[in-house]
Formats: sequence, C-alpha cells, structure tokens
Amino acid sequence: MTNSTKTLCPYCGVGCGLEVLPPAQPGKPVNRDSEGTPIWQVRGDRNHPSSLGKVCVKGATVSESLEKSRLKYPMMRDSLTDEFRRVSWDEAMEAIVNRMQTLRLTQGPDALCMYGSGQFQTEDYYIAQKLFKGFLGTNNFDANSRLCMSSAVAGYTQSFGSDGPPCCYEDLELTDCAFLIGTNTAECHPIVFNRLRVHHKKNRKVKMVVVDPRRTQTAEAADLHLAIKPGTDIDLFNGIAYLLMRWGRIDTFFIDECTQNFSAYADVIRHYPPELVARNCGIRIDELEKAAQYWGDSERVLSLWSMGINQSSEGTAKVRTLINLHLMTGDIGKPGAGPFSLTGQPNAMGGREAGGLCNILPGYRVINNPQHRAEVEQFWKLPQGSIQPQRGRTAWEMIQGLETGEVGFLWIAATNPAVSMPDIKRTQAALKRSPFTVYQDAYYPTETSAYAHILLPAAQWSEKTGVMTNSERMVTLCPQFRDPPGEARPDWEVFAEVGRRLGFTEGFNFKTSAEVYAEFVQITEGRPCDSSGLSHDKLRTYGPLQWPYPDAWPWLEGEDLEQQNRTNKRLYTDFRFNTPDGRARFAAYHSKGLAEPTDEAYPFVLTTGRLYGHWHTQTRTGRIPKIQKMHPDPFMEIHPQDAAKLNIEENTFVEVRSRRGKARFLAKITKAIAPGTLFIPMHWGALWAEDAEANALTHPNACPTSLQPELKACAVQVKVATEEEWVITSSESEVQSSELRVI
Ligand SMILES: Nc1nc2c(c(=O)[nH]1)N[C@H]1C(S)=C(S)[C@@H](COP(=O)(O)OP(=O)(O)OC[C@H]3O[C@@H](n4cnc5c(=O)[nH]c(N)nc54)[C@H](O)[C@@H]3O)O[C@H]1N2
Ligand SMILES: Nc1nc2c(c(=O)[nH]1)N[C@H]1C(S)=C(S)[C@@H](COP(=O)(O)OP(=O)(O)OC[C@H]3O[C@@H](n4cnc5c(=O)[nH]c(N)nc54)[C@H](O)[C@@H]3O)O[C@H]1N2
Ligand code: SF4
Ligand SMILES: [Mo]
Repeated sequence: MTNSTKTLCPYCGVGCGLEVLPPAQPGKPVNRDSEGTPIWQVRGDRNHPSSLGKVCVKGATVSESLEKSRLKYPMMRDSLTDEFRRVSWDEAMEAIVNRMQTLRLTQGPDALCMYGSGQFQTEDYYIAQKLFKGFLGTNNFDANSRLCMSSAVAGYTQSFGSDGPPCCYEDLELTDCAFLIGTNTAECHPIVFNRLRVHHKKNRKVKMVVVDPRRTQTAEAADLHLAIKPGTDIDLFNGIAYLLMRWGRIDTFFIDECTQNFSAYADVIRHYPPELVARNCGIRIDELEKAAQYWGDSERVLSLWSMGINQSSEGTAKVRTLINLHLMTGDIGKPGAGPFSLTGQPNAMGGREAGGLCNILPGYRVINNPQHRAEVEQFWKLPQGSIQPQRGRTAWEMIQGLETGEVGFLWIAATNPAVSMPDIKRTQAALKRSPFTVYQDAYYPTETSAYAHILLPAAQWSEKTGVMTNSERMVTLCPQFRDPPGEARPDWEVFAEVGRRLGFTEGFNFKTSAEVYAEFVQITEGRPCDSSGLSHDKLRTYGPLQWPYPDAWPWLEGEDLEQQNRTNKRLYTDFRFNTPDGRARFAAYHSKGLAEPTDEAYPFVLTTGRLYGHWHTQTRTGRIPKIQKMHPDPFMEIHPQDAAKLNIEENTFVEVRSRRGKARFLAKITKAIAPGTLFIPMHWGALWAEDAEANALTHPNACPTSLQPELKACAVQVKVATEEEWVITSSESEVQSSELRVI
C-alpha cells in the first residue's frame, strides 16, 4: 500500500512496529470508531525487526484514542480556583518566560523544575536537557523514569561501568532458560512474552522460571513459579548463588578474567543457605533448588525484569545481585544470555541516551563526572562551569520543594503526577501550593490539569516527527502522519521557543526535529550509546536500527547491511565492560527487606501494578470502549483465607488504609495472590473512579542509590467498607469537579 506510514507503537517499551493507513481506502468503507469518527487503520509492521508484525490490543486500538478529549489551545488562569481562559501561544510563552526570568534573579535557577516523561521523543528530551541543565544552569530535570527505570540505570552503571541493556529480542528465541523476575510480561510486554512463549512451547528443554508474589498470566506459563514474599528477591538471588557455588556450577575463568570484587560477594552469599532462604522467601527448599538447578544446568540463561525489581527501596541492590548471577556463570555477551531490563515506556531508553534524569547528561554521561560536564559544556558552547556539579531534584524532591517553597516554577510534561506519584494526597496538596505550574499534555482534562496555572497543548505521537528507542536499543523514526488538533505543538518546539525567548537564540535555533536529532547524535559520539551514524534520513531509508551505530559506519545495502547490523545486536560480546579496567563489578549486598514492614495495625503488604488493556492513568485507554469493557472497574485481589477471616465477599466493597490515606475497591477473591498480600491496579485516578487511587496508599521511600520509590510495597489494613464511614472530604476533589466544567 503506497499511502501507509511505518512507525512505532507509542505505548510500551517493547516498541512494536506499526503500519498505519488513512481512514479512507479506495473501494472500502471508511474506518470509523464506535462513535462514527473516522480513524486511522493500524496493523503490525511485518518488517519491524523487534515485533515481526505482531501487536497487542493497545497498539491495535491506539488510533481510537487520538481525537477524543484533546487539549487544543493554550489556557491560563491566575489561581487554581479560577476558571481557565483561552490565550494565544504568545501570551502563554510571555507569562512562562517572565516567571522564569524573575525566579532566576530572585531565587536562583534551582527554583525552576521540569518533570518530563519516557513518552517524550528523543528530540523533546534533548532540548529540555540543553535548556535546563545547560543554558539555565539547573539540573532540576527529572522524568517519570525515576519511578520506573532508575534502578536499572543505576544497577547497569555500577556493574558494567555504563547504562545499557546488553541483550536483544533474538535472545528470547536462543535461550535455554529464561528467568522472569518482577515482570508480568504477558500483560505488560505482550509481544516480548509472545516471542519467548513460542520458543518455550517449541523446545521442551527450554525452561521458564517466574519470580513474582502473584500467580500472574506470566506465571501460569512457567515451568516453575516462585511466589516469593514481596521484597525478598535478594535473598533468592543470593540463595541461588549459594547453591551454584556449592555445586561448583560457576565460571571461574570468566570470574578471574572479566570481573572484580568476587571475594566480597562470596563472603556475603555464604550467609544464604537454602533453609534460611526458603524461609525468608516463603518458598520450599526444593523449589529453590530447582531454580538453581535450572540456572546451573543451562548453557545460556536470560533474565528479564521490570518493576518488581526496580520499584523497590533496594532496587539497585536487586538489579546488581541479579547481574551477579550472570557474572558468576558467564551468562552475558553471548546469544541467548544476559541480564535484560524490560523498559516500561516507549522512549524511556531514548531518555536515558539524552540524559533525561536529574543525575545524568546526554550520551550516557553522569553529572558528577567533571570530564563529562566539560564535554557537554564544550559541545553546547557554554562557559566552563555552566553545568552544576551536583545532581538536581528527583521527581519526589520536586514535590518536597513545593512544600518548602524552594521550588517556585514547575513545568510538567507528558506525565500525570496527580495519579502516578507515590503518596498521592501529599503530592496533590503540594501541587496545590505550587506558585506556578505549567502543564503540557495532549489531553484535557487529566487529573493533573486541576493543578495547573497554564495548560499547553502538546502534539502527540502521529502529529509530530521524532525518534524513539525500545528495550533492545532499536531506534525507530516515528513520522508525522496526522495534523495536530487546534494549536497543539511538539514538545521540543515549545522548549526551544522558550529558550530563544529567554535570550539563548543560538542554542535553540532549530527548524525541524531532524536538525535537533542531528545535533543530539553528535553528542553521543564515542560513547557507549554512540548513535552518531544515525539520522532521520537514514532511519527513513533503512528502517529501524540498533545502537551502537557510529558515524564511521558506511551506508550499506543488502547482505552487507545485515552483516553490519548483526555486529551491534549485543553489548559486551568481547567480555570487556565500560569500567576503567574493562572488568564488570560484583556487588556484595545483604537483603534488607521492605521499607515499610507489616505490623499489627497494618498487617498486609499491598502491591500495585498493571492490567493488559489499560495504559497507566487511562488518558488514552480509558477512552477506548473495547478496553473499558475489558477492565471496567478498579478492584483489589485478596486470598480466600484472608477474605474469610475478614468476612469479605466477592465483589463487595472493601476499604484499604495505609498510614497515608485510604481508598475503596471491589474485592476479587483469588488464590493467585499469596495470603498476607493484596494487589491493586494503578490505573484509576480521580477522573475514572471515586477514591480508588492505588497511590493514596503508597509511600515515597526510595532506594538510596537510584532514588526510585518503592511503589511495589506498603503496609495496609483492609476491612469491609460500610457506607456511613465513607465520607469524602478531600478538598482536592472539589478542585477536580470545578475543573471538569471548564471545557
Ligand atoms: N498493559 C500495560 N502494559 C504496560 C504498561 C501499562 O500501563 N499497561 N506500562 C508500561 C510501563 S511504563 C512499565 S514500567 C511496565 C511495567 O511492567 P511490569 O513490571 O511487568 O508490571 P507491574 O504490574 O507494574 O509489576 C510487575 C510484577 O511485579 C510483581 N512484584 C511486586 N512486588 C515484587 C517483589 O518484591 N519481587 C518480585 N519479584 N516481583 C514483585 C507484581 O506482582 C507484578 O506482577 O509495563 C509497561 N507496559
Ligand atoms: N502505584 C503505582 N504507581 C506507579 C507505578 C506502579 O507500578 N504503581 N508505576 C510508575 C511508572 S513505572 C510509571 S512509568 C508512571 C506512569 O505514570 P504517568 O506518566 O503519569 O502515566 P501516563 O498516563 O502514561 O501519563 C502520560 C501523560 O502524557 C500525555 N502525553 C502522551 N503523549 C504526549 C506527548 O507527546 N507530549 C505531551 N506533552 N504529553 C503527552 C498523556 O496524555 C498523559 O497525560 O507511573 C508510576 N506510578
Ligand atoms: S506490546 Fe507494547 S509496543 Fe507492542 S503493540 Fe503492545 S503496547 Fe504496543
Ligand atoms: Mo514505567
């Protein structure tokens, strides 16, 4: 078909290729959604190397979400109790720039913050870094990846000397044994799961082990499901290491030649005998032995993980103790093996490349390295010392800065923190105190629009051209194929114009996103994520390409191109790592357990997560009838034993309380969850259900290294809800309802 566009699914980090076609095709009825609006047709792109034509329900239905409830014009108001009024871009920009200038002079640049997102394209991310970290001189840029990938970033960086998942999806079809830890891959990375599942079904010798406190759809497919107690992953990993050591199933050559710090690690793991580990994890000794046996007996072990590992107060330690097992057995740098972090959002990977967290800089550089700062300053033609030597505020520290008054300007883009941040009542109260909040989003209303002084309409995926990187380092160009609604503009364009209006005319003089990308790739030259050979043109001509992709690589065709592309599928194939001495580092961590253990008053561990059909705070999927039907209501999973003790019946309301707040859900009684543990999906904010916010309960305590909050566990109590006790008094809900009348 000549008028089709090849692009990338804008939802999860699997990064499936899509082919989209206009609503009207010759000789066929116009494609329409259930309300009769013409919508683009979507199908899997068979030529995309990551997904080979497959899509899940989210990708397949994405075009149904693109027209509804869009924010079309800039809007402004003086205070949160006022109604919004439509303003011109010029007026909105004036107000933003004036505010930024005033604050820089009165409070200094650190009073300014931007909270961005893994749903930015790389160009958006890059311009935001240049503006904040470079020209404004504050490192206060953080992204929702802080809540998502920062433990993986910290773990990789400390173990290997730099960030970067070393594996590729082909490994899913080459492995002998896949360990899936803290990942509900079947629902959250369905096409990755699909590839692994086909391989697993076809080859009886291939093993699949799932480590998750819940019996998820992923666990259903496993040869072995270890339903460990939440927060006991380090016990498990050290326990497996203990057995591998005892059985002599370790790669001493690899340990001697390619790693450091093994003896400190060996000192730790001798404290993890099977009896103790099984007890701590709440599993049987034979289950633990079986897991260790699968690992030890397999030639090629692949581990896959996501939020069950990262969203933890010991997230970095969890990642590193998992990597330890790969180093111990030499399961890295070869086909079918390696520690593979599954990225959440479509371009969280691109964000890492562009320096999109408060502690990093573009090109896999880090703020606290003077040479890295100097390189970036030089590249941006800024005086030495322009980039501050200390990291900026994390997402949560921005909330704290609103509480103390140190943050005077908060610019939120492509994330919905009034739902997705931990301790949401505290977050909402802080947002309410914010002197000046700019919120740049594609949709209206969202829960966060209630807390904005200025709303800026963003052109989203399909309405702008830019680049995204998926979990396997595959870079795909996402071309514009529809017009943005009203006056919506691409994020990078807005950031660049603010840069120019602040007087940084030269640094932000870009006309197209291709120009922005061309500058960005140069800053990656010679770095682990070297993309200097990539450009919009090249990606348009060749299709998706993986990094590293140095500039020196010639434009090739046919077999030669395929050969070249094979060389960068995996990292560390020469067993040399990005540390100064080329050796990977073992980490010696003991298990610490949960930040908020259960006690008599709060006897249950609450865990939170995702469902197959919904995407996060529902700004898109909540507006798609098919998906609404799949998951109509928020709920709470509880084990039959616990339900019986508390007289809780199926489908009746329960009230859940933590030290921070309360919420109410329909009870779903299931043996899929262990006794003592509860599960609530994260998808329902104030606009989609009354008082069913998972984050009313969660806490912000974070991993001391990655600063990623422990969204996967908090202590709660639960009881049958009685109507009389349920008084909704929150002042935030008043803001919400007045807000809803505006447009
Ligand atoms: N359908 C859908 N897919 C998505 C998304 C979505 O919103 N919807 N979002 C995307 C994003 S941004 C992300 S980050 C990913 C997240 O993808 P996943 O991490 O797979 O999803 P979650 O449901 O958040 O959590 C995964 C599992 O961690 C388990 N868990 C909880 N505590 C522990 C623990 O202590 N140890 C272990 N081992 N496991 C534990 C939970 O029971 C849960 O099943 O999904 C991406 N894909
Ligand atoms: N309890 C609990 N809380 C969690 C988690 C959990 O597991 N449990 N997971 C955490 C994780 S891993 C994540 S990633 C976060 C996700 O949380 P959020 O980032 O808050 O989730 P989204 O709903 O994806 O919000 C993205 C917003 O960006 C807008 N948008 C889409 N495209 C564009 C664009 O191109 N430009 C602009 N400007 N806007 C756009 C959408 O309309 C939407 O409002 O939630 C975190 N919170
Ligand atoms: S698996 Fe992820 S990237 Fe692929 S279609 Fe589904 S949501 Fe999109
Ligand atoms: Mo995420």
